[in-house]
Amino acid sequence: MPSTLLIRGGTVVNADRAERADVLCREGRIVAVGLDLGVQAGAEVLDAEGLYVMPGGIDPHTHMQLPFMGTVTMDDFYSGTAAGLAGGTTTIIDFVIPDPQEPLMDAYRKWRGWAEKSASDYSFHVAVTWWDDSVHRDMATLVREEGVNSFKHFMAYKNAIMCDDETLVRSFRRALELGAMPTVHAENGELVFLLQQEMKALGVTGPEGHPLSRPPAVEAEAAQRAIAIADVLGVPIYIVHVSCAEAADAIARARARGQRVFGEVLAGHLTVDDSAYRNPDFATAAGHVMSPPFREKSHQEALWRGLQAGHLHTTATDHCTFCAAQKAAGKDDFTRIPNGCGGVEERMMVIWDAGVNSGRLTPSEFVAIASANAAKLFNIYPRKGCITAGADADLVLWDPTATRTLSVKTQKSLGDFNVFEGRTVTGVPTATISQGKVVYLHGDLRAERGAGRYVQRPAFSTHFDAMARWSKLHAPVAVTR
Ligand code: URQ
Ligand code: ZN
Ligand code: ZN
Repeated sequence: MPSTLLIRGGTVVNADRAERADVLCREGRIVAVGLDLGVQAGAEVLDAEGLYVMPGGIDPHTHMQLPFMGTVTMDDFYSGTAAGLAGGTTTIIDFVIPDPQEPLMDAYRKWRGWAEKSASDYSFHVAVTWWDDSVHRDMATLVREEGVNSFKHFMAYKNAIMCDDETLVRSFRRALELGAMPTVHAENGELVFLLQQEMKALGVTGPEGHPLSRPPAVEAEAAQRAIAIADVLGVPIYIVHVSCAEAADAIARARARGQRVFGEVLAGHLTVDDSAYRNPDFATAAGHVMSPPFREKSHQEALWRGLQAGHLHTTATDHCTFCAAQKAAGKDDFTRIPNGCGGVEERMMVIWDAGVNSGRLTPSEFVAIASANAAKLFNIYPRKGCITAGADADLVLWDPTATRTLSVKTQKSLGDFNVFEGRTVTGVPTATISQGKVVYLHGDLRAERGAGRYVQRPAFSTHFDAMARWSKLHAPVAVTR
């Protein structure tokens, strides 16, 4: 396989600009970007005439091979990353989710073993699902020795992996000390639990009970609580899968006050609404059960405007695939339907089609939300998320005129459901390059098991130290009557 690749004649699109340029890659890195770079002997040449050449997509929220709700997702780290490559995504940030009382380092090592089979580069957020001195200690080890710079907190999933406020406060403060970003799944798990019991007491056992037990207010409360805790502690906060206008507004208000709050939006929440939950076909309704749930359509406008306004920063999928047989565990009790949907392959196409073709986003703004912003927020920019000399040769060639109809029949994911079923998009990847190798070309997927590398993400320590000093200087002044 030649280690030199020339991508010729395309329009290179980065988050800050677009320009006609060739891209020369050697030994897995980009070595030059410019006009008429010339073909070197033995180089592989990709013709990008009429195509956009963009940084490979970064999906900052996936769950490959996740043990959850009594089962394990259909996609493992190979099939899931291979599906991502077929859709132009070249890096995923997945999650290590320790069981309560499970040492963080044990869980981390377990997930690192599972991820060895990945076909693309990958990294991990580590979830803090419980607290004692060992968690305090392991967080430091993960930051200082393993290149973890983000810690996840589930405010939902009571009696499982939910964090109480004490854990949130202790862990957020520890993240600040270490220069790491706390992130949250923002739903009030106590309210969800109560509403679930009330639904079942009313005899609502089908999938329609899922969104009824997780209304937007339940997400907004948790988002506001996480934002307030972060504000008092002076630590940045990243809110995953923001799904509703109320949570997006909470982020916008905090940012308007100068607080460092960042938001993530899923391709699904931007384009799929809650009507599926009322479908009499159980498999269809249950296939859409994820948390937060798909919302009433009007919320999508608020999410798109959040991306356009810069209050929301990244797009992801929360790829967490369960098949119909697994979802059937909740046939008679919706609270037992494994939560999760797919999307890692479709994300960039769905967002390009609904975002760029509609005029909401420019191609550069698309690159920002599909790749560059995630790289910046998790401190791997410009190694990832940018086409520039020295960066990893992770790229996608994008044909803005080609169309594709998304379907479970053609998806690479091992799931048996597709929330984007039947959607015809305009704007699709024609080639994906990972570490300088062409791994996807015109429908031919050449994902290599185990080719992916674990990506270390350095702490933000210098940056956060300054911020910690700032927050002490500007601590709320005690009001003396
Ligand atoms: O909550 C998450 O992010 C994981 C457990 C995936 N499932 C989901 O419904 N979002
Ligand atoms: Zn979540
Ligand atoms: Zn998730």
